[in-house]
Amino acid sequence: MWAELSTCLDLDAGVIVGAPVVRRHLSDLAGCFADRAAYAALRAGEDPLLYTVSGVEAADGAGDLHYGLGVLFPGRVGGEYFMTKGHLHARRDAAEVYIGLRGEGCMLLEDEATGESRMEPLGQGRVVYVPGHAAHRTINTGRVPLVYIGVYPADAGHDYGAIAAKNFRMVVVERDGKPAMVARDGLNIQQ
Ligand code: S6P
Ligand code: ZN
Repeated sequence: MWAELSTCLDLDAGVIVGAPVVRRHLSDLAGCFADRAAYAALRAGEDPLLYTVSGVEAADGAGDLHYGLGVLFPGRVGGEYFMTKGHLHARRDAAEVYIGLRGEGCMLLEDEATGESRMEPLGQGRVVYVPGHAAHRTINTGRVPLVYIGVYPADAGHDYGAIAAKNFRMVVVERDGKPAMVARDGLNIQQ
């Protein structure tokens, strides 16, 4: 007997109707942003909500899929745009597809073995394929909430620790009014 097979997106509310919602605030992203002073200054305020994820994890068999609706709010910490924590999948070879529904943004991808990094556009009408073994982080480079869906194998799992320990090698910052991917090491700030 199949479980419920369809759901309804409420894009204005930013949820999948009836699905549980995870909320991530600035305090949940300690150590993620390069500019520590800018992070501390913003943390001294009200601990803003950075993003929410509404997830459907109904089927858990081999070959099943999970999916989630993400809403990432606009803003910056120093020059760096608001972003998700970022993770590798616990099952490293599990890939994922991201589908942009609203707003403007990108995904930062980093191959775990080689460090190869890519900034791929993710906004309304864009789709990003996240290969296995790639750490991935979503970034809002616009002025309105970035709304997207991620679809991934049910057994992918999330490994936040591996990427948190060394962080992504690249950061996405605003340069001349546009998003640019630059090396974290090359930033001229106290990290
Ligand atoms: C899950 C998928 C997304 C993220 C979401 C939040 O594999 O990649 O649903 O969970 O974008 O990001 P994070 O890094 O906090 O899980
Ligand atoms: Zn993922």
